[in-house]
Amino acid sequence: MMMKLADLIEENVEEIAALDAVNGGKLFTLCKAIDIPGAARTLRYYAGAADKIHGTVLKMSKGLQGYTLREPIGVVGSIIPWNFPTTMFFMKAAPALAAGCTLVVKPAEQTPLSALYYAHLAKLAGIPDGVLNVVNGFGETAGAAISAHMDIDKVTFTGSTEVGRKIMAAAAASNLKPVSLELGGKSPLLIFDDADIDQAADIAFRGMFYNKGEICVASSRVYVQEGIYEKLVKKLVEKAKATVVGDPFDPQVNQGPQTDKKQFEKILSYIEHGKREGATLLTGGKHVGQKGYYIEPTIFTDVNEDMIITKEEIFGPVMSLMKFNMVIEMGFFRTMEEAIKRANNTTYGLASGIITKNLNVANTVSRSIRAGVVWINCYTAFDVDCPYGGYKMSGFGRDFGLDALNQYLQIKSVVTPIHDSPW
Ligand code: TXE
Repeated sequence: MMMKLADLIEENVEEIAALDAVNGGKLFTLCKAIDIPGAARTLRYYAGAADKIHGTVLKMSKGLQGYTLREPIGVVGSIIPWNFPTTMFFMKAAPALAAGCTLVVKPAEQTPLSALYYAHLAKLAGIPDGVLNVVNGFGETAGAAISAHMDIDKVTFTGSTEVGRKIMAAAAASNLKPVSLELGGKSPLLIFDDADIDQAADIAFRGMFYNKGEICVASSRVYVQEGIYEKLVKKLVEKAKATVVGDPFDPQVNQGPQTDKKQFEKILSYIEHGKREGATLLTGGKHVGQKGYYIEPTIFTDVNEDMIITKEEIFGPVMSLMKFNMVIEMGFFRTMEEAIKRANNTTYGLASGIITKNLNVANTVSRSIRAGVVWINCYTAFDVDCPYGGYKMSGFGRDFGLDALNQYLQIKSVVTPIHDSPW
């Protein structure tokens, strides 16, 4: 049935991509090329895992033998955000279904449409009634009802830190259901002197401005080693200026509108804050046009880790660029301490990136950064078999990969004596 649902999604790709573009201001062509086919791929990946979930045989002492069963956790509540309505839906639903769970999915109020379409396709795929349920509604009503419900056995959530705390508190106050939380980030990208400047500029720009900056792994803090700093800044500004902002259905457009008025106003107020804090606005910073929630790709320099714009998640097209130096000790031994320390100077820990040709630098930095993923010479390189989730206040639990299945499974131990025993 999951395979069949994947086929149906592919057959209806145009229509679903249009729903996400209309609801979220996402680029239609990218939804069609990436988000929707990605959902089909995610379903197939976990469908392939569904009959390979097994426990282990226990080598017990004291005349006992045993084995473990991995059983579905039960009814899963999935509360998801609006920035990737399709990806988020299946990132949670596919492993939960493969694990044998039933689900109640609450999409974000800004993007309810594709989720309803998926419920319709699930029915056509033969998924029995009651297995994959979609309940649209607002967070403080529908979302809160899920997290406090006594008959929901697990909540998986992606969204803001503030709501993550509420969900955890509601779970604790009700039936102590386990929760997994993905709560955004303020991710560092470190670019070292030996990087190819064009490639580095491409990676940094895409890492930040993809999906109009409404992406939890956005490379919103870019640290550039001083030797290439000036050249890289120039390239990034050129790219920002060349970005076409406008109608998400127009194939010439690179950046659509922010998802809603609340996000639009939040982003503009962070930009004003950055200016007041003394950061230099290198490019962008303004509303585009008279109508709609369009914002220019914005780059700040002369920023430091104490400023609000480098501490808090803006969730819009705003990059902070910083310079770092490599300390050279004894003429040849280089430490990366400054860069690592500054990269880790955040309450978040979702993603990070390094651009360098030096394997020693890449190895050292990747082991020192406290984040759920480190992309080396790439960024936002997601794949369904790569576990994804946060350190620190970016949350806990992993989506994607076979590790995600564990979130929806219980371990039961079954024990029996080998011979007659005193047990
Ligand atoms: O998120 P909310 P919002 C961050 C980003 C953004 C900020 C606010 O910085 O600017 O959060 O966005 C449901 N009980 N991220 O206000 O409110 C809500 O209905 C249960 C990062 O849209 O967290 C929606 O389905 N559920 C992020 C979901 O929570 C509740 C993606 C997310 O909405 C609830 C989105 C409640 N009391 C925002 N209140 C990421 N990690 O990628 C709301 N919800």
